[in-house]
Amino acid sequence: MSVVPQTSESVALRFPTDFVWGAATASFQVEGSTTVDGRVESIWDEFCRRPGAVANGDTGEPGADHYRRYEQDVELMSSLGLGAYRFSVAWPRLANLGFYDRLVDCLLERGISPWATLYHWDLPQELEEKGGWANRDTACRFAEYVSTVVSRLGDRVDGWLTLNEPWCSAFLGYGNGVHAPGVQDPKAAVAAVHHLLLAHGLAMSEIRSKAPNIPAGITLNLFPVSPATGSAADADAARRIDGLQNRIFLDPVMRGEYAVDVLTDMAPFGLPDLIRDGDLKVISAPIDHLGVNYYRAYLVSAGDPVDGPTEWPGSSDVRFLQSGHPKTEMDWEVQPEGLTELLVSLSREYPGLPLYVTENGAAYPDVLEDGTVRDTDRIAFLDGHLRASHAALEQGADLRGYFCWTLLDNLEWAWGYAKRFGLVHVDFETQKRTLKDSALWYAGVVERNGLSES
Ligand code: IFM
Repeated sequence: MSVVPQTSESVALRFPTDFVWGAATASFQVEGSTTVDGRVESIWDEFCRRPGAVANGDTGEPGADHYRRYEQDVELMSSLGLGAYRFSVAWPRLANLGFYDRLVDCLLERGISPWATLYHWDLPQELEEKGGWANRDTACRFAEYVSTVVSRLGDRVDGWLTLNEPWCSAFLGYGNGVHAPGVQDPKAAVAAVHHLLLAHGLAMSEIRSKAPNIPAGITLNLFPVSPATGSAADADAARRIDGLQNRIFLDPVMRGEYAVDVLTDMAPFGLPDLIRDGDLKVISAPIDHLGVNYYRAYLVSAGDPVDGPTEWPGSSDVRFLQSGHPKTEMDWEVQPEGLTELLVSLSREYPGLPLYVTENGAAYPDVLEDGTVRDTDRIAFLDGHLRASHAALEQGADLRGYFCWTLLDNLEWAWGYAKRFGLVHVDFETQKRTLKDSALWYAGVVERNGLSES
């Protein structure tokens, strides 16, 4: 049954008729049930046990108990009128993929299109003990895992994404160690970049052979980067951050090469030595769509180098500045115009490549009162970013869909359960779900396939 409130608002900004409206989650953040049905340990199980690594000592239990409550959650998605659900498959569940079978079937029964991400950060701990993503062999193990998953679900999944935000896996996981596996070694971070890209390319080949007709691609977290002033030093800071955030992934995937400046910047960390004959051909296998995760833009300047581990190899002298926009609870500035800029520039750079916003959303200090969460700030955030998406369409971006991050409140990685991004409030004690006002608002957008006058 639809939950869309009746409204007489007219639709001012309409999206294309086949526009995909969805919501996204990730296995470790929502599933819980971390020790059942043959699931093995992941790097996040191990990381959560380290004192001080995750706020409040939070762990993957209970998550949002999605593993056991998926039917209820699919029912919620259906009541919101969602057309697609982007979930991730947990590599540690490789021995028993029954949950994903059931989830996909349940989605299809409700007319919701299943979109699967093959890696959203839960590497089996056993592989980390052999070097994790710093070890080239992990890319080959990933291809084997993908082969099994796609053989099992390939007949029913409507869209594949190989990796989610490899930037985070590499630079937060192995650079500043804020994410699992908590390594602080810039060389390992750069090795992880190359091996994740290789894993993506090898996975594309497995998807092509097992599910040749299903569109597949990769999801990157991309950020427009601007220099604070016109000085040469600030321009160079912006070039380096753009290189490490965006181009180090986009160029190999889309053009089969690393940019010369990125290779030069990363030479002290061993990037050129990692690249073997044929790697870039594998990495640049054609993709059918690019997933774009957008949260904010960066304003940078040059400054004095700081000591200590940084996620940005060779860039400890770059300063990240505030540009004066309001902020979400993550302390991230709200900059919807950056999404327009990003989507338009991607479509100009890579014409003919369908784009999907595979994540966009915000954490705010929600209050559940009288059975409702009046999250007007989240509604304003989503409204702004959907207007920005529409503006991008009008300027020629080939945008095909939008997945809100996220369906359910969940484990926000090192921030634990304290940061809530969900459209649906989850009481982690009782697992009771409550639709926030933003969920009802989003359902209205989906039903009208557009936005009203601002
Ligand atoms: O929760 C994460 C998600 O797992 C990856 N993209 C960013 C989200 C918000 O931080």
